[in-house]
Amino acid sequence: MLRAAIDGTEFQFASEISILAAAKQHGIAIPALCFDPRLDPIGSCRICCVEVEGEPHPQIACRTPIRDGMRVTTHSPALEAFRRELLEWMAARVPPASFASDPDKELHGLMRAYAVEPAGKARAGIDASHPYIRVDMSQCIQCLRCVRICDDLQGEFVWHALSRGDDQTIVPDSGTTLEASSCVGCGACSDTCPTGALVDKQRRKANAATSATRTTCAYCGVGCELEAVVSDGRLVEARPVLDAPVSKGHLCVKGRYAFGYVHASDRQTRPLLRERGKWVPTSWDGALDRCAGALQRIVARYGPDSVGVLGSARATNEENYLAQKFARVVLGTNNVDCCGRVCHTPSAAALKSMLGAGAATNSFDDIERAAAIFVCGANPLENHPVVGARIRQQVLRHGTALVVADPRRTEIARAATLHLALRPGTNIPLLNAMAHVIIAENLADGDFLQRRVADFERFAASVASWSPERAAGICEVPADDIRAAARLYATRRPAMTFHGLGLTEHLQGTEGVMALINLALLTGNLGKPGTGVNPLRGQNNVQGAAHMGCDPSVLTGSVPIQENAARFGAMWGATISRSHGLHLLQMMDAALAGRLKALWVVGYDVLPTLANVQVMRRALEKLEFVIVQDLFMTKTAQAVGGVFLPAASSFEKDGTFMNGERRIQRVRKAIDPPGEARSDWEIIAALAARMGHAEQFRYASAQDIWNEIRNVWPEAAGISYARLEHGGLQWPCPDESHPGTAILHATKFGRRERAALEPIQYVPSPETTSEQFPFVLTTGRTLYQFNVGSMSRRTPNTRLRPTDTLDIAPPDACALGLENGEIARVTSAHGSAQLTVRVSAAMKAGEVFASFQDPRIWLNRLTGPVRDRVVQAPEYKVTAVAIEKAPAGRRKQGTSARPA
Ligand SMILES: Nc1nc2c(c(=O)[nH]1)N[C@H]1C(S)=C(S)[C@@H](COP(=O)(O)OP(=O)(O)OC[C@H]3O[C@@H](n4cnc5c(=O)[nH]c(N)nc54)[C@H](O)[C@@H]3O)O[C@H]1N2
Ligand SMILES: Nc1nc2c(c(=O)[nH]1)N[C@H]1C(S)=C(S)[C@@H](COP(=O)(O)OP(=O)(O)OC[C@H]3O[C@@H](n4cnc5c(=O)[nH]c(N)nc54)[C@H](O)[C@@H]3O)O[C@H]1N2
Ligand SMILES: [Mo]
Repeated sequence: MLRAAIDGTEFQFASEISILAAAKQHGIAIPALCFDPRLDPIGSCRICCVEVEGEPHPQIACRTPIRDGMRVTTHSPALEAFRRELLEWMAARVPPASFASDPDKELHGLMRAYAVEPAGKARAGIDASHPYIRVDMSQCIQCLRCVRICDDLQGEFVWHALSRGDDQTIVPDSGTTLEASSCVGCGACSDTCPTGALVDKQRRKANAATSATRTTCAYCGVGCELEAVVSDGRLVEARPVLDAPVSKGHLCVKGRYAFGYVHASDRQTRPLLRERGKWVPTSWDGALDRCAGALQRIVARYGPDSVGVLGSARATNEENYLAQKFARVVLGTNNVDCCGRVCHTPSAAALKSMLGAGAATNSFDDIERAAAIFVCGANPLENHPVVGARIRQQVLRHGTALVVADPRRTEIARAATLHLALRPGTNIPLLNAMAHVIIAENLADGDFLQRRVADFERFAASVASWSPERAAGICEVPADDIRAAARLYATRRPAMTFHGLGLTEHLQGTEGVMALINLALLTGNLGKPGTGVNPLRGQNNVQGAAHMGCDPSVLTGSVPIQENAARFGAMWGATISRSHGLHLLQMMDAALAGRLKALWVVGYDVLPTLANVQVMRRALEKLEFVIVQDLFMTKTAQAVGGVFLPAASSFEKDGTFMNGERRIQRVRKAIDPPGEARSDWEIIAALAARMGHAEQFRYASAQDIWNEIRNVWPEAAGISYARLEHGGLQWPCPDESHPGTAILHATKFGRRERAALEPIQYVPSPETTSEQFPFVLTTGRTLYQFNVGSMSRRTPNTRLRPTDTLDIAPPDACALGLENGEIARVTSAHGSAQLTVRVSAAMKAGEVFASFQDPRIWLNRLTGPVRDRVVQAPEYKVTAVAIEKAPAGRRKQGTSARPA
């Protein structure tokens, strides 16, 4: 404990923090311009100088530690005069127009506080090329915050400080415009910039802010926290939250900038009914009556199992809880699922069966504790950018070993110690061969095997024949690279894995995850900091949607139906069906066979996103009645919707999301829903009431529903809304004094002492290349668009990524006579699509990649009927295709692509 006086008052400090931080702790604000708590202090702006008794010159507060007995003066007349002088010098660079239009900038705020007038001239040379960030370096004060934050937080190294004589200028790595640079639009630079040099264009256009509400991002499963800034009832800015446990003051281009969909002109704001093929607006009473009548008629005629409900990975836990409760209590069926089926149900199934819990074993904070990281089939710098940046920073700055298994040379693969560019669909041989090496070279953790693992002998026998040479012949990865990868993962401890859809969306998706878990078990990389098996979950709340029970085989908390039906029945005041429910793909099969008659789709555009579209469309068309509940008129609604229910977005309601590391975080209402749109929970409760279940669905608020969830799900009993005010909590969290669980399986695997290693036999995909279809197409996503773009395509992100591309290796493009920007026709055994060619060095010959994010292209016309052998997720990642130049005259216009 040290004691020091600031401005005459004595305070105590636990550690040697800076004078600036010490003063801040006690509410004393010292002006600072080059300082950002996310960055190491450089002390170049001098404006934070303070007087320290006994020191002949002022001391730089952001860099000088507070010491025992120190006496600090923060605002003497001399200091204030010095600060005014500095500000006057800076004000010569501030044009009055910028001073007026960007009042939130720190320099402008200080100028107002010190009554310093802007004296700059507006200059030419403003770079407005980027859709979100306006660059005017004539206003720069050389604090280097932009350069440092791009390097330190994002690891993109876009901004460079060039010295020309006395003058320093900051330029993007393109040497020209920001748009042409390697900028990924994370916005950290404009967020940190204290001047008008870098400004957020969307914020600039708005009036003064009227409120800022802390909430959780609505895009991916990372769970970044942001402040939704509102002006005149509209969202105008998303600011990163500095003390957010996951994002730590960072955001990506979607979280930070792509919120404009909320105010899109085609947001649906009224309930609609389909009348003789046409959508007509109706009242909520009219819409709910139509839904209740149709569902009651269908249940009466064909039985409860003729109806299915799909929850939404975009909606809150509370809403998904109600969706499955509706299916089970009101309809009487277990036919309830969500889009988790098509991405990480394989992960959940593998983790649950082998380790006892169907979720990430560790936390994102383990990234900084791991000595090695193995990223298998995931592209985190584009799809989970804040986590991707954290991984890359550890590799670049702290020497963490990184192995990436991905057919493409993605951004993260470029940062890797070792990139295994395997052939799509060959994860099992690769992972089995890594296990083979670990055993053959005695790299396993003997102690862990002895205490916590079962079936070693059987497993060792199963991988004995998987020499790296044998796998190399299938994966097309050099045997020595497989050895090196196994050694890195096994010997650099602790080691953690992250995986994505490149592992799960296959014929052997679940088994692929099991093969990865085998590696963690062999090396003892479970139950400890810096270890574990961690699926990078898709949407904001896909982990939560399934965990709430939007999964036919489990009830809330992911517990099996047979054993728990009685308990839930008693709590819900209903009899819970014990018959097997249908999952999403089975629902489609049942619809095609005429057994499923009605479907309620909440926040999920199934038609363009399911594989094997031709067949799926026929299935959907056979349904008698479809309810779509969404923000927008989705393709599913357009094709087969009978009633459209307009939903509130996450900015317009309260609730919670569960991120990919099991963390429950609050979602808070920042604005009102547009028109008559309502939150999903209100809609579901209203329909339940209309169908005679008012008592079981009587809730006053989202919190009310959450408290019921805590009651039925013991592992969340300790997570109250009141506690969530102080940050998220990770389940299990059984009581209100429990801190939550960052790392699973520390001592046991569920109720089991040991986890068994699982031998996995390799089964090649039936989608094989042939003379007719010589290329392997793998599909996935890109940074700027999110899934089929329902949200991101309604924002300026579409300028950054206008349409899907067909990424192809230079020699293949050359052989086919295809050039960058040309249109190619891609044909599979299942259909064809036209795509803009992007010649890319990230691709290997014989393999092509396309995103599925432009609904006009509808890429899933190409993907086929193969499904995961265990949970039936579609095999989106392997399709044999033929490629040719699109016939002249039939080429699609209006699409363009940035070169790779
Ligand atoms: N920007 C952005 N972010 C997103 C989304 C988005 O659409 N856009 N969507 C969200 C959703 S719903 C999800 S589920 C996640 C998905 O996030 P990811 O799991 O990262 O998704 P993908 O891009 O589909 O696939 C990941 C990688 O798998 C590789 N791959 C293909 N085949 C194989 C293979 O056989 N083996 C291996 N090892 N790798 C292979 C691909 O080249 C690709 O780079 O992202 C979420 N985040
Ligand atoms: N070829 C190919 N196809 C794929 C994949 C692939 O890798 N390759 N990946 C698959 C995967 S992993 C996924 S997750 C799917 C994605 O499938 P999509 O349906 O594209 O998923 P989302 O982007 O989550 O969009 C769901 C819908 O939720 C709506 N929404 C947003 N917030 C709310 C809300 O609060 N309430 C309600 N009611 N609605 C809301 C949005 O408007 C949107 O229409 O695509 C799958 N399809
Ligand atoms: Mo997903």
